[in-house]
Amino acid sequence: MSDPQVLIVMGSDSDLPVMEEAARVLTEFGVPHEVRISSAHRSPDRTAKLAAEAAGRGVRVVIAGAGMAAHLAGVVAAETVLPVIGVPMGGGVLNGLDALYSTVQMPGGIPVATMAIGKAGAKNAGILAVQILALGDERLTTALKAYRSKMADEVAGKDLELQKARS
Ligand code: RP5
Repeated sequence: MSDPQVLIVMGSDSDLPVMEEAARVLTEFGVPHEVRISSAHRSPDRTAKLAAEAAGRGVRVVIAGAGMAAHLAGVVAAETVLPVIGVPMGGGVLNGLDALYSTVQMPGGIPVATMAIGKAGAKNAGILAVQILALGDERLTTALKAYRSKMADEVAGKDLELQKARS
């Protein structure tokens, strides 16, 4: 694949099954991306460098997923002016509420666009990254419209099946 336009970073390999959802969307839309593991807490210097160097490598959007005291997205956002999308991991004793609060409650000045907890959030992070890139890419705008249209068709198809089953 060519140079990554989106950097997906997660705090641990245990986040990978969730963050794969974001990568899957980017692959579907043909957006070159890179998937990395780097922790805000366990490898802070490495994380800061990864974020600080991203724009210079051609990255346009960063997706950061982490669980528990999930500072990753905020730390990444502090090191770059690229848009950062945060994905809080579910699970754990607090069922992801800890990660949600840690990711969404950024102090004024350093925004993180925070998604829903878990796989739905990771999927939406991928779609939102595509939407941001689509601002300067007509091919992606067309693909996003087709994606929405397919979803609507699927809902209509499911409703038709339901009506048939109940008649
Ligand atoms: C966070 O701590 C990671 O993002 C992960 O969600 C959580 C637990 O990490 P592991 O103990 O599974 O490596 O930094």
